[in-house]
Amino acid sequence: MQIINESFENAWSPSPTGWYQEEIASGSGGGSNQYWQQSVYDGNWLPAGHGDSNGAAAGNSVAWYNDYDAQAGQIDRLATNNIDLSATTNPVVSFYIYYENGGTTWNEISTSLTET
Ligand SMILES: [Ca+2]
Ligand SMILES: [Ca+2]
Repeated sequence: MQIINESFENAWSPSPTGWYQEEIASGSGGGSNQYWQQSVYDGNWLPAGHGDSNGAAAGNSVAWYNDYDAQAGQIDRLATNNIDLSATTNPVVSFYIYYENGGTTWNEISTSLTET
C-alpha cells in the first residue's frame, strides 16, 4: 500500500502542496542562506545546478538543495504534513538521490520520522 508518492512536478509556493520547509539551523561565513527548491530539467537544470545529465528519476522535476552556495552549518528540512500511518505495519520511506561528488567537505542528507 503506497501512502504518498511525491515527484515534485507541480509548482512550489514555496513548497510542494502538502509539504513545508523548516530552517533547523542557520549558517555563517561565505555563501548565502539556502533552502529547498524545485529544479526542472529540460536538457539543462533550472535553476542552474549540477544535476544528473540524464534528467530526473521520474518526470522532469526534483527537490534540490544548493549546498555549493550555502553558508556552512545550515540545516534545512523539507517535510511533509502529518501522515496517518496507523493502518500500516513497518512503513518504509524510500527516495532517489543524486549528489555530485565535488569539493572537500561533505553534507548529510537523511530522512526522519516524528511520531505525533
Ligand atoms: Ca520528479
Ligand atoms: Ca537555510
